[in-house]
Amino acid sequence: MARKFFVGGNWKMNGNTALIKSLVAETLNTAKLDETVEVVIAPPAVYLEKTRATANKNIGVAAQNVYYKKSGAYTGEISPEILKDVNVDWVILGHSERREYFKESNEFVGEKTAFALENGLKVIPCVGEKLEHREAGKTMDIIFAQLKAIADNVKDWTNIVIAYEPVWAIGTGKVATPQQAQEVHEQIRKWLADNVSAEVAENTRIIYGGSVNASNAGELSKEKDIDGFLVGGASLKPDFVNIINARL
Ligand code: G2H
Repeated sequence: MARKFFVGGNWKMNGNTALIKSLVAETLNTAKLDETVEVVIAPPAVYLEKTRATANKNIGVAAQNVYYKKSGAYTGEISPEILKDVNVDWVILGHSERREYFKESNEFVGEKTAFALENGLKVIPCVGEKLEHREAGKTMDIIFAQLKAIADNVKDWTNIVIAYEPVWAIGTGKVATPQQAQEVHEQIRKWLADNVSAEVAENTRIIYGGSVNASNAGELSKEKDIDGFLVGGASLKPDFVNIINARL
């Protein structure tokens, strides 16, 4: 089965109703988008419903986080059930900003990933090393530990898209070279083959995130284990269309 190229737009804590109009209604909905690409956009939680109602049906909508309980006294949290009630069917989990600023551990991300999948969401779990890890030669140790916490909890990988985001490349303008990204993606795929199954390794999309823009997306997309992108800053601009269409 060929892996469908995937481009996600992670708005992080940015955007407003005006951006939903200009970027979603007037740009993404009207542009000619590469039909071989699965496109998913992730606005802040309060804009999910409006984004879902505005975006064309071929554009998916993702939350940037979800909790691992069905409902109850968890002030400030959102459940998979609530997301599905507003027709949101994707969620990004374990982004490095959540790991760093909100102290999310590997185990917590693994448990949330499993719960979200079991409750009908598709999940983009994020993994990636910090600069100090890379410089100490520990890149893959960090990533394998993050993957193991997911694999320890998840039974069915069908609805997972793994995002590799080197922390040193996030929002810094320092994009990983295609070779640096490919090297890590290849090792992630090998880890999946060795620790989950050959089928999961072959079918799971592994996308790259970290300062992706319309100028570097084309080269990155040529690498054989790069199945798409998770885009932050550049997903807030009309140029996002050019990233989606980078392989045309
Ligand atoms: C990495 C990425 C999106 P940016 O966090 O998840 O952001 O493209 O701004 O580096």
